[in-house]
Amino acid sequence: MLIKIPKGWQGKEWEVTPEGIYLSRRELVKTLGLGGIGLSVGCGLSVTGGDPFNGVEQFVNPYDDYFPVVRNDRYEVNERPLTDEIDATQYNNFYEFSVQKTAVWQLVGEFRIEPWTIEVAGLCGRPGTYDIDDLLNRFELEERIYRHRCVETWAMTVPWSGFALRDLVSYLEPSSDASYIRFVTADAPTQMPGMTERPEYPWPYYEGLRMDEAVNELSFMAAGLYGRGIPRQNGAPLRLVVPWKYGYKSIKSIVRIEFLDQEPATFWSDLAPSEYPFISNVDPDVPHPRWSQATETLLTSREEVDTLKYNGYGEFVADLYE
Ligand SMILES: Nc1nc2c(c(=O)[nH]1)N[C@H]1C(S)=C(S)[C@@H](COP(=O)(O)O)O[C@H]1N2
Ligand SMILES: [Mo]
Repeated sequence: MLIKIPKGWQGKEWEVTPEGIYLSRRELVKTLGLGGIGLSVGCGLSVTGGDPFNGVEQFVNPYDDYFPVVRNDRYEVNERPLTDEIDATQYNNFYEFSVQKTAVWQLVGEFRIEPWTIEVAGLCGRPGTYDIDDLLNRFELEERIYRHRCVETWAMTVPWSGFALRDLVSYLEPSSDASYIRFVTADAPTQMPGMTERPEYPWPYYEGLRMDEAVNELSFMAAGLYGRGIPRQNGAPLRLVVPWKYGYKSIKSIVRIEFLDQEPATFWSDLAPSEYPFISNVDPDVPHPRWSQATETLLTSREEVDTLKYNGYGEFVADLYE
């Protein structure tokens, strides 16, 4: 397998903000101690010194057996191609590991995703501790192809597998005064090197939705990607996917869910409230304070295309905001 560092992306907003530092391919190789470029595994190329892939290559996802699942064609994306799997799984935002997108997948080697439980608390009839397998067995699993739009103007189109968030919400029996749902990511600094690198950030990562957004049919809990268990760099074993909102709302590696009667703070709104508000719907007409949101660049093809209001999902969600 080649280590692929996208070339020619320097100078794009997402490489310089908010604090991301773009490392050249040579610097990355040096940083990770790989000692060469174009390393491959299992085809006779010699690699000196230990495990150059930090355990990534040997990793067997314990949740692979749940997938593939049947695709739900209601959520097709026709106007743009599917992103290559290698791009979606090697170009990530997951600050717990690194602020450098092409490094994340190479830093997840210590991250343990089995066993995994999710704590449910707050205003609901079924608080408690849920094993990930309980959830994956309880709800109907399906595949959905969704657009994903990062606030930094890169975008992808990928097949997620999982279950509708509304199924989980209705199972947990929120009380009538539960108007918001809050999610929290794993807090594992010994397994997530980016957390200690950035002690000033308000870890662990936290996000939230209004309850009417959470029970919208689009809100999805993904445990799979491209027909397999979701890779750790993409938020294993369970992440939120809310495709009409900027990517940072789609919180990864969830360990806690709370039902609340007040709007919760979010990681990014606490860091920069004027730049990352709670709602954060994709909107080409509302520029980020530091850059335009009118267009976006597709991973894989590098094509620059017009950004769509609600990321193209207005027919499903526009009435939530009237
Ligand atoms: N816990 C956590 N969740 C997160 C992030 C993060 O840094 N930590 N980054 C967000 C951002 S900014 C984006 S664009 C998406 C990226 O998902 P992907 O790497 O699977 O493409 O994850 C979101 N979820
Ligand atoms: Mo993002």
